[in-house]
Amino acid sequence: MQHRWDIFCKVIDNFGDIGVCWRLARQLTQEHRQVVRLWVDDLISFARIAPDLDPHHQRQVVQGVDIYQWHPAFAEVAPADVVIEAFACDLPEAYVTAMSQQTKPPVWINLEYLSAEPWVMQFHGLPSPHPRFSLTKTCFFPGFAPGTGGLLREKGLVVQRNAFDAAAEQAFLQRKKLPARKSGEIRISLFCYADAPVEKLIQVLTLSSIPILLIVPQGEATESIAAFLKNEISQSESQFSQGALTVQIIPFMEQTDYDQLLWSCDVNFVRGEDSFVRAQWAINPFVWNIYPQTDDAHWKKLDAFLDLYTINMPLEMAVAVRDMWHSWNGKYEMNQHIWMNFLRFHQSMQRHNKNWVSQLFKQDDLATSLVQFVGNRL
Ligand code: TRH
Repeated sequence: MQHRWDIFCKVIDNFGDIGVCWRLARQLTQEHRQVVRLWVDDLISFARIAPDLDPHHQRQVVQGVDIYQWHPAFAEVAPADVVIEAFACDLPEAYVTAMSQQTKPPVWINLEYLSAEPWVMQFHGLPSPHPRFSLTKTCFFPGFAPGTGGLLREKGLVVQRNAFDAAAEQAFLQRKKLPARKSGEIRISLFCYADAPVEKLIQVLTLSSIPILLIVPQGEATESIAAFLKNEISQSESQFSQGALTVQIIPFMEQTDYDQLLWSCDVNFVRGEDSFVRAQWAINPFVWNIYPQTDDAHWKKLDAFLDLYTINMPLEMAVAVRDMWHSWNGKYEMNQHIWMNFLRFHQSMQRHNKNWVSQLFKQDDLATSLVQFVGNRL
């Protein structure tokens, strides 16, 4: 059944919040034929991952999604049938009041951050009554295990991923002005936070006995690389080499192109939430830079995922993954041994990742879970 949805998104500091909301909005519109309004407070950040969007327009339709600039002075609007408050972003007071005045109150969902921690299963779907109005908000947790809301995954993803053969890869590389593959070369994509040990990684990669191409979309990592190599990277595209390593700085890509970059690289360094999930769909070995939290809560989150992800791995491989991820997140210093030991398992890790992904596919995707949840309530 078709319903009207309002998704509210505040861009906190990065691209993850809008990355998730944008994917969800498109999926609800295109796959589930829902009518979606997406309210976003920062259209400039949004336009970096969706270049079709004009950040100067207060309202526009992109890929079937009705996008609105969300201003602090929120104009009166009639609430939709379903209201998604992404990552506890706090709905405008006037909007909540209007929700409470509907004859049939909207289904109100707080879409939470992704975590593999076991408590998520207990909290997923819990109602939270509003203190003043007769409205109930439900906490909806994405997750990796049955009993959670699942992960964002488009219907056509497998078909698209499988169709990405050598010719499609070549076409992608040409379109993005990336060098063609050299035989025996390892390709790595790098997306991480400012405090990831990028200099250490570069030192280690330059010592490789096989050529390495490190592809870095512009951002925090490019600044660290420039600082480390004392090389001014002022233009949007740049390439430089040291030892076996060639670093290619590329412009930040459109979200769907970034997916293809992940498919085309042998190893992907990803971060946060959305790129971390996309790296899993890409099958290739990946290293996660988790979003750092002040109280160190991210370590529990990182280890909870590692526990799940490595459960069926041979012990040696699981240790190699854990060492690489822990050192990349600063638990101890990364060195060549850790990197080489991780790389040693490349092929078997790809096989493992295929199984991991098949297991995740047994669960409904997040958009489908939301549509089902809503369908039972409206
Ligand atoms: O940008 P992030 O660090 O976002 C984070 C996390 O979501 C974190 O949980 C949250 O608390 C914090 O923001 C506020 O990393 P993430 O989640 O991977 O989001 C990046 C998005 O940017 C993702 O949708 C992929 C997209 N992207 C592109 O579209 N083009 C690119 O070139 C790159 C590198 C990424």
